[in-house]
Amino acid sequence: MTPQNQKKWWQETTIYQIYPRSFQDSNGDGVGDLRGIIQRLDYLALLGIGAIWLSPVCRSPQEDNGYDISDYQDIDPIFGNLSDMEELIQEAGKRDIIIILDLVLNHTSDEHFWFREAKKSKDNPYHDYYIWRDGEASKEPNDMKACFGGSAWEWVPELEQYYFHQFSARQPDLNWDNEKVREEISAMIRWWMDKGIGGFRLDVIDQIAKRPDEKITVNGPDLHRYLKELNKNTFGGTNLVTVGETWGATTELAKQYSSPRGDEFSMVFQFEHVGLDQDGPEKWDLKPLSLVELKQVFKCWQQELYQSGWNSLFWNNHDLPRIVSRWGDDKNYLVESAKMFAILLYGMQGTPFIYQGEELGMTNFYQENISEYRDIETLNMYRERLTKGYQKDEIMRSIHAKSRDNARTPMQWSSGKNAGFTDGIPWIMLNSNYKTINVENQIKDDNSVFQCYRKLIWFRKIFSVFTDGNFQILLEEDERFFSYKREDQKYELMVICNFSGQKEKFPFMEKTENMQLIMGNYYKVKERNEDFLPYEARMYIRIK
Ligand code: TEU
Repeated sequence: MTPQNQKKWWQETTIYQIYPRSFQDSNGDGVGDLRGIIQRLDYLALLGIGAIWLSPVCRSPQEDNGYDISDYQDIDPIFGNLSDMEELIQEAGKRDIIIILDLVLNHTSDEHFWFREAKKSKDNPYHDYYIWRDGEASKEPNDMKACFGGSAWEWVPELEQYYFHQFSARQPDLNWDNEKVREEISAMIRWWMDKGIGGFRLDVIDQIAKRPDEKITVNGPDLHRYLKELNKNTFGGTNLVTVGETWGATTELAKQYSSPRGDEFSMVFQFEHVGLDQDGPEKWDLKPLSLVELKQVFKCWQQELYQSGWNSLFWNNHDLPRIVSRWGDDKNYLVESAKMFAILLYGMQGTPFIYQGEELGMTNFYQENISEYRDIETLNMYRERLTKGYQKDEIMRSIHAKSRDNARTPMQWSSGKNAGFTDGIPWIMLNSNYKTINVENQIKDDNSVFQCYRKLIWFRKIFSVFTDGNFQILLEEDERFFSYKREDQKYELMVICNFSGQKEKFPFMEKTENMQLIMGNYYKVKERNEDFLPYEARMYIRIK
């Protein structure tokens, strides 16, 4: 084997995403913090994960919960300070867990020193760190829209110029065409590497090379040149793990990002499966999921990246609704469907990412009153659609299905006060089901969703077929079953999931002959029984 083909540590591990403000509060201010995470490291070690991706904890006015950074080299006081961060890196390290920092490099906060300087005058040395266009008030350079609503151009009267922002007006886009910006960013990343950070998640990284005059946001012409340069000047050649967030990735692009050459990233997040229940240009416009389409998407990514790239595997993150509520049944088959999604995904090739609470089967948050929501994207959409004449009921239906706050309610540790998340007043309401869905209950229950995730994480470390096996889908056109087979030199693996809320017969039971059932989500199942209960999932293996 050439060194390029050797297995990397991050191909056998599972990564856990923490949304710090909702994980564990240690000082009673209602917001989670770094010391809270340190208190919970033993829980994460018990689960068996090898890395924690921390959503941003750098200094920030929190307009977009930390995705608006005002100082990349300091910790926001709501989360603690730099020495807490150093202690977290050390304490996690003692448990063989590394810390992945979330780098928001497409934009900064409008309170960042660079932007405060940039706004002072056109000849300020920092002016060109951002993207400016001359113009007149109320006559934007073009009609580009920002992700969180409104125009992508913001007028600064003192300069008689507009600046460009793909997200909120308080998140001005950085000008990556300026070499100085790229140099400062590399130096900042090296500074974090010296502190012992074990990897990076790069926020909307495929949007950095934008060309606003040509209305190009993702996949700009210089993107891969900038990424290769960044890699070379920072994490390239190290054993750090890196994952780019790329909403615009195709399989071809993903192979380039995650090539075994290692000259860009370890892997990327792609979102093709995430868009399957969207009807039209906005995620708020809903349609039911088609299982056949879901199978096509996974088949394509599994097969295309096989031996020429590396997948990330995820259902959830801090921007997405909870999978068990989204495509499972959180009322009648909560435990069964939560486990089914885990078994289905964790049998595939790639590095799995668990989003906090997913390992418990945490659900969406259904609130009737908009005042319970906190997310800037949700609140802006609510106002925008009301003005456009949408009915309140219809807007709330979209929010219940897709609001980012579904993922952001506090972690459910126990059935005690505020689920053990805080002694104070939580910054966002808890999900009322914490009395039953919580860590305390699940760690002592052998049949819990938590134990299912734990077992899957462990399987992935011991059976090579999880990392090396090829991928073959069965029953592609079937509307009830998602089933696939994988094979490497040592093993054969087969996964069968009944996606329907009814009992169904699996027509290819003979394919499991000589295989052993190693995982399932129902009890007392006969190994060869062809009847699958609602949301039943099974995993079989054979040693060759
Ligand atoms: O998200 C990228 C992004 O495009 C989101 O706006 C996404 O479209 C939306 O959340 C789907 O509902 C990243 C971060 O993950 C997100 O939390 C930030 O708000 C955003 O970048 C800006 O930094």
